[in-house]
Amino acid sequence: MNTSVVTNIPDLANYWMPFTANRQFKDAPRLLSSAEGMCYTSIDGRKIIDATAGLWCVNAGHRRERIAQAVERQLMSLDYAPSFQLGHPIAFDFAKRLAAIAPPGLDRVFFTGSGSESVDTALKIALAYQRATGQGTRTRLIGRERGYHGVGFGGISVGGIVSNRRVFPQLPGTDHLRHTHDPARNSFSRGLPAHGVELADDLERLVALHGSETIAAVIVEPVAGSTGVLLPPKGYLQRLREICDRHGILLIFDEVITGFGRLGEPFAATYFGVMPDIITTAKALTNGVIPMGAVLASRKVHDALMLGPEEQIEFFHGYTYSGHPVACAAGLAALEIYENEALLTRAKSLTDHWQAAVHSLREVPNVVDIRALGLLAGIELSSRAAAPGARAYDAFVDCFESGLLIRITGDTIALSPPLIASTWEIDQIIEILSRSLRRIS
Ligand code: PXG
Ligand code: PLP
Repeated sequence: MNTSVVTNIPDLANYWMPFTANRQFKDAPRLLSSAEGMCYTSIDGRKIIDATAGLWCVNAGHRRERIAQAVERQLMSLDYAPSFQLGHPIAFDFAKRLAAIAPPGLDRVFFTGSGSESVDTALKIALAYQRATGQGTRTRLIGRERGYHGVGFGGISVGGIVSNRRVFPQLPGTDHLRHTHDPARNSFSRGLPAHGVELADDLERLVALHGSETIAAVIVEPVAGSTGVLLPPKGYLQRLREICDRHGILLIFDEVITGFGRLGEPFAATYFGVMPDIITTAKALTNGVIPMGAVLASRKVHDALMLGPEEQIEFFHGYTYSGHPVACAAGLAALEIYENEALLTRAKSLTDHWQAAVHSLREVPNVVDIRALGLLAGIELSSRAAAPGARAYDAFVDCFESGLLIRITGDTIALSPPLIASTWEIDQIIEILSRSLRRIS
């Protein structure tokens, strides 16, 4: 490190960092100072290829001028306005534009401030829907093992990650489907795994156990992101939809990661051809640059809540920042970029190259599984004896020092580059990662 690096490091004491080993980090911080397109620049002036689109969110790449200008214009005209019993045109415009790319019928949009808020909102909408349609006994919420649905109390209750749950009390009356990760049968699958459609029948088991009349909704990520890019077995989501229909259970797709082009369609629902009743989004909704989330509800769900006296608030829920005008401006500009550059379907044309590049890592030592879809991949490493996560953490640090940002979860490396990536940049990502994995061994 040279002296300019040292003088650039701020006092790290006060900022309690999220989802970070704070003391370890502050002993050897990794600090970013700027970004452009596919790359970050670190505080010591190194270029770092962003193979994670920030945190699965910067789908159009970094520092897009169109978004910056839209945000500036909005800040200089209407910086903030409440959304309770009051409105501003841009929120309605943005909802309309979102509806235009949403799966057919899922065109009623509730704005939130994040993915976690979107999840809690969607769960509440599901409960309110059941009650409004005379099915108030349906209060149970079903998630799935290894699911990540943010960090609100609702989200952790339906989520299936033990570290997010063990310290905190859960919502009563939740249960979980089994996860779909089955390396014994499906490792190194190209595209969707062939085995495991029957895991959807786990919902029948929960119906038999609890009674369908107690179950309001099932929430799943179409592709589980945070716990290592777990792909749904062929036919699994279709079967889940059928079972939900059979038992009057709402189906919620948590598309906080899969939304906005990650799989080569605007939403995973479109990609898989399976229509949920509610979709949660966030992250790439604004290209990650202003915090915002949105819940897309079907007409059926929305309209069921619009039946009481007209002067009555139909849904007692909302956030100070719901429909924030500056976030809406960022979101509208992001959508314009996605459309102008056809980014919401671009992953489709890259996927063959992506699959070949990612699957070339099969030859690298310690790689035990590779899962890739759209412009998304999980590369699973074998764990070192008595040190789960250590090998992937070493890879993360080594890659960072070699000019590549990857995401790790347990011993799985997750890649989700911005959707503007060129084939050359994809090759660079795989090249640096491959060298790094051989180095750390
Ligand atoms: N649902 C899903 C499917 C997510 O991936 C959330 C909800 C929560 O969104 P917010 O905006 O409240 O964070 C997410 C977020 C990781 C990682 O390391 C993933 C997320 C967030 C932070 C880290 O994979 N996903
Ligand atoms: N706590 C207090 C004391 C508040 O007044 C509010 C909002 O008015 C909140 C929490 C919720 O904040 P938000 O609407 O940003 O989620």
